[in-house]
Amino acid sequence: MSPAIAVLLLLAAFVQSSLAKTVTYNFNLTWVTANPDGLAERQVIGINNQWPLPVIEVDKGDQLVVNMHNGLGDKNASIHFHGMYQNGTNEMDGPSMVTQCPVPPGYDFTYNFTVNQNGTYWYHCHVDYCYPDGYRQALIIHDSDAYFADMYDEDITITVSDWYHEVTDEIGPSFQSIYNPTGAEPLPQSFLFNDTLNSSIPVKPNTTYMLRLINIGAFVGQYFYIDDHELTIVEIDGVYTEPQKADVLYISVAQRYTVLVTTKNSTSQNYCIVTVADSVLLDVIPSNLQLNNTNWLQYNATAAHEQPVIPVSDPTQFDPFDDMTLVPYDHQPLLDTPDHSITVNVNFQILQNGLDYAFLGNITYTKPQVPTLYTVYSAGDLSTNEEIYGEFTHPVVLQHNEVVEIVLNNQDTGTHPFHLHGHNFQMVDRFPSYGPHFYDYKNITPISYDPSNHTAFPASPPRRDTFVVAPGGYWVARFRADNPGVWFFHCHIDWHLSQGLGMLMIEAPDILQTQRDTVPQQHFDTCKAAGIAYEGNAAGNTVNLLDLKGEKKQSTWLPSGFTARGIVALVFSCISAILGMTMIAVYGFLEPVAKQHTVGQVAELTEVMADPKAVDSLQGEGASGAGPSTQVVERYELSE
Ligand SMILES: *[C@@H]1O[C@H](CO)[C@@H](O)[C@H](O)[C@H]1NC(C)=O
Ligand SMILES: *[C@@H]1O[C@H](CO)[C@@H](O)[C@H](O)[C@H]1NC(C)=O
Ligand SMILES: *[C@@H]1O[C@H](CO)[C@@H](O)[C@H](O)[C@H]1NC(C)=O
Ligand SMILES: *[C@@H]1O[C@H](CO)[C@@H](O)[C@H](O)[C@H]1NC(C)=O
Ligand SMILES: *[C@@H]1O[C@H](CO)[C@@H](O)[C@H](O)[C@H]1NC(C)=O
Ligand SMILES: *[C@@H]1O[C@H](CO)[C@@H](O)[C@H](O)[C@H]1NC(C)=O
Ligand SMILES: *[C@@H]1O[C@H](CO)[C@@H](O)[C@H](O)[C@H]1NC(C)=O
Ligand SMILES: *[C@@H]1O[C@H](CO)[C@@H](O)[C@H](O)[C@H]1NC(C)=O
Ligand SMILES: *[C@@H]1O[C@H](CO)[C@@H](O)[C@H](O)[C@H]1NC(C)=O
Ligand SMILES: *[C@@H]1O[C@H](CO)[C@@H](O)[C@H](O)[C@H]1NC(C)=O
Ligand SMILES: *[C@@H]1O[C@H](CO)[C@@H](O)[C@H](O)[C@H]1NC(C)=O
Ligand SMILES: *[C@@H]1O[C@H](CO)[C@@H](O)[C@H](O)[C@H]1NC(C)=O
Ligand SMILES: [Cu+2]
Repeated sequence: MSPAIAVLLLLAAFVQSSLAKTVTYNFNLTWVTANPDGLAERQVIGINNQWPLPVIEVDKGDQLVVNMHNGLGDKNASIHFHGMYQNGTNEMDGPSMVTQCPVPPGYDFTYNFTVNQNGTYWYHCHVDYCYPDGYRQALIIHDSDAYFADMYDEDITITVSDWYHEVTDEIGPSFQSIYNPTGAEPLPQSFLFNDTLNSSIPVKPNTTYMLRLINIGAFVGQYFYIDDHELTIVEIDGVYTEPQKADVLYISVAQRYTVLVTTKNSTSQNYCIVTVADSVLLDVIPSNLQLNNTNWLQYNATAAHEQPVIPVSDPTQFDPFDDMTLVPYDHQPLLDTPDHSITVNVNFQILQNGLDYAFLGNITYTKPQVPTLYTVYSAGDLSTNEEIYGEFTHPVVLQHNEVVEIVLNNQDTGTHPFHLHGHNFQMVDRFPSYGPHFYDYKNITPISYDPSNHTAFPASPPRRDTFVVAPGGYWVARFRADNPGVWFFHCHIDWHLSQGLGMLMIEAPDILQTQRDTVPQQHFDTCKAAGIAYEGNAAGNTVNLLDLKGEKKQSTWLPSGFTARGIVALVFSCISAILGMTMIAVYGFLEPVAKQHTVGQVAELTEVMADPKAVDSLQGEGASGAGPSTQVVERYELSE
């Protein structure tokens, strides 16, 4: 062989290896049984009759094709690839009624997009009440160019999650029910570590591991640390960061942290990997719910696997690493002077139908009759007119490439991990910052962001796709609208999303329309199969897009004059007098612990109870007028 040919062959081999490839997964969804916590066997959504689900692994630049067959028989499905920008392929994003129709039982749907990102992601079902049934798993993008590629020896993926023993089709209806007026979230029965418990991860001494940590839960954030081992953060939510040392992480649902951990030289001992569930999110803590769990970095299989001494008894006293202090490795500068600022307040309210809803401003996200992306396609010149998307999808139309600022003021006492599809955002401000006082909501009235009084923004703000807002606090995030699409902005607590805690960013819809031709016919056929219109405005009107007659609306507001909280207490006490305390026991309502949904919303319960008009007006709601029970009064502890 001549040297020239050898060089050519070598060159060809090189080109071959650096060429993007297509990675194809065939997912046949079927119900299987699993018992990951050893406490109860239950039905879970399996893929190809297996659960835990397969981890999707690709290299940066690959084309990812997932052929999904919904073999569930009794449940709609879809897949959202969390954190994927879907740049140019908005139709592959997955949320039902936003960018596609739900895929009915017996039908196929192919997701097909180019992966031009790095890092740690996950995938999950994005129809109502679906992913807590086990339909969620890691999605890993390998990047041999990562700046830390030479700094570790082995790559380990670990998920954490909350776990329920009932299927969501059982849990959902009792959660959103007049018997649960405070919207108390369903309590998980356990917390899983990589879809199991009490596991040992075998490690070699004197070796650096890259741990990809992902919270694939539906509700509860978790603290994470490894006894006597330092964590070095190198990536959050797909964004490489300057290396930062940390002891304890707080990982909300949907967040990811990639950390490097160097093992010890000695193999005499094993070390606890400790996860502690954020109990602040739970309305009540059943005595049999194990909040903290131990798994082991196992240096030596025959040595003891000890239980940890958790340094604090109250998990809210942990001082986790503050993600606001991270610096992206690419040092992308602060997006200065937003062109478009959106301010929304998070709160929860009971509407006239007696159900508890979540609001951004005064709107609870209510699905349209037509997936919003398809409204964009059918809107012609009206695509930039917010009206056609319906008031109750809470649409905001963004101009191509403008700098957008979202100010999120949390008037609720819970934390909310907000996620934006199609982007990550620069986290420019948060109050209060992480630390034990993050939860000091009992002592404060909600504080709204004041643009003329805030801490200095970082020169190069950390970026991530899921950002937690403190109880009663706020955060400010910015992004550039450089990705035409209909992008869901929502709380990633699945229960809150089902209560309507979301809104739509409709980015450059005029440009988005030009992508209509590349949408596979199968997407529209899915709508036909599901019996959903795929043309027209939010109300399905194809003739006059400004006519929203038939639009799905949120239930009407409760009459003014007395507070929702007082009414709830009263309605609830009346109902409970009739029905007995069955449902109460289910949700732990007998506990004298108030879920003060809205900070500072003073519930003048005694006044309401003393007000005969209030009782009268409730009788129209189907209440019996029976007097409130003492347990209920106890529960609705007054704010002031
Ligand atoms: C999916 O799996 C089920 C159960 O194993 C099987 O009956 C069905 O034929 C499979 N469907 C496809 C399309 O692979
Ligand atoms: C699937 O979604 C369609 C449209 O919303 C609905 O009519 C149908 O009942 C759903 N199917 C199942 C099995 O939930
Ligand atoms: C995926 O998309 C690419 C680019 O549009 C196309 O060439 C390819 O045929 C598609 N593959 C499948 C399986 O749909
Ligand atoms: C993705 O990886 C490339 C090469 O490793 C790097 O230059 C880029 O900054 C990374 N992107 C992010 C958002 O970290
Ligand atoms: C976690 O589970 C995934 C999927 O089953 C598996 O690929 C991975 O190796 C597991 N991680 C550890 C540390 O065992
Ligand atoms: C640890 O590894 C480094 C290089 O990987 C080596 O130089 C050193 O001798 C090792 N130390 C022990 C105690 O094994
Ligand atoms: C392991 O030994 C090497 C030297 O061989 C030393 O540099 C390193 O700090 C030791 N690691 C630990 C965790 O003690
Ligand atoms: C860890 O959890 C167990 C079970 O929930 C509990 O008994 C124990 O007190 C917890 N330990 C700490 C330090 O919180
Ligand atoms: C593993 O642990 C056992 C029990 O403590 C001990 O006897 C043994 O020496 C250890 N092995 C190594 C390789 O450290
Ligand atoms: C929300 O508030 C706006 C502005 O005050 C008002 O125009 C709109 O009707 C309200 N929407 C609902 C559903 O109350
Ligand atoms: C500025 O904000 C801080 C923190 O919320 C607050 O303590 C302070 O009173 C504010 N100052 C003014 C002038 O509003
Ligand atoms: C999408 O692609 C365009 C053009 O290639 C690029 O300018 C933009 O930054 C990308 N947006 C995202 C969010 O990746
Ligand atoms: Cu939430």
